[in-house]
Amino acid sequence: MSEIVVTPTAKAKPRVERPKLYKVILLNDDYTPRDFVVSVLRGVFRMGEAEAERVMLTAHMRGVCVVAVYTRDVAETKATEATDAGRHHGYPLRFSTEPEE
Ligand code: NFA
Repeated sequence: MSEIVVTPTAKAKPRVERPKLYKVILLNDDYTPRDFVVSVLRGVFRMGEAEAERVMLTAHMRGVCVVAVYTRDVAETKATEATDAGRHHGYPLRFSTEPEE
C-alpha cells in the first residue's frame, strides 16, 4: 500500500470578532448629594472610595465623566441600575451610554 503524506503549506488564520465597547458616562446635576453619587459608583461599578470620589468630582466640575467601559449589554444594564438607584431616592442622577470611537 502506498502512502502520500501531504504537509500543509498555508495556515488559516483564525479571526475572532472583538465586541464593540460602550462607555458609561456620569452626568452632573445640582441636586444629588456627593456622598450618594460615590455610594452608587462603589456599589454598581465596584469602585474603591478614592476612585469613586475622583469620578464624582470630575463630573461635578466638568459636567460629565466616563465611569467605565463594557460590552453594550453590561454598559446599558449598569447605567440603568445606577440611574434607577437615584430615582428611587428622588434624585435626578443620570448615567448614559455611548459607543467608543
Ligand atoms: N453636583 C452635585 C452636588 O453638588 C454632586 C454630583 C456629582 C451629582 C456628580 C451628580 C454627579 N451635590
